[in-house]
Amino acid sequence: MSRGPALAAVAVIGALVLTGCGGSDSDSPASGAELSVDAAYIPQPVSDSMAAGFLTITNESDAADELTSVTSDAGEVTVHETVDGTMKEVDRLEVPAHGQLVFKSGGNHLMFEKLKQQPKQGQSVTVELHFAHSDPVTVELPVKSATYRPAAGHSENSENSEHSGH
Ligand SMILES: [Cu+2]
Repeated sequence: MSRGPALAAVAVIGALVLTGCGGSDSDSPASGAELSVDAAYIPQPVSDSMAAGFLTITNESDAADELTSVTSDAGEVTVHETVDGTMKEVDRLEVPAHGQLVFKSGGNHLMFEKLKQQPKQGQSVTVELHFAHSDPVTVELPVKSATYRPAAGHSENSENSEHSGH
């Protein structure tokens, strides 16, 4: 006879707990930027000690962040940008709020040096990305063929138009 009311009470308690969690999540600005990484890869390098790595960092939060350094057990990693066809090392790169920091062939790239061994297709290299505000992010970059290019993504058109000035 009392079955119905008891179940209803359980359902109400459950709903209260869920509401409580959701509220505290969205109210806490200390949870930091929401960064995700995709399209990560390393084209198999010719050199046995140097390689370039590419990836895309997406920032879904309201706050900009900065990539401040990259580390790896595989060797030394620096961050390079390409200006007028010449690459140069940079201290940090901005990850804009609601935007992306894109590393791609001919542009920003991770520069691997003093690699302990040559990355071979089918292997992967793990790096840790360090940010000014967010917690470090560990990324595995699969080693692809030397001529690999990522499939055209949703942002391909805008990237092409940016480069039409060349
Ligand atoms: Cu470089």
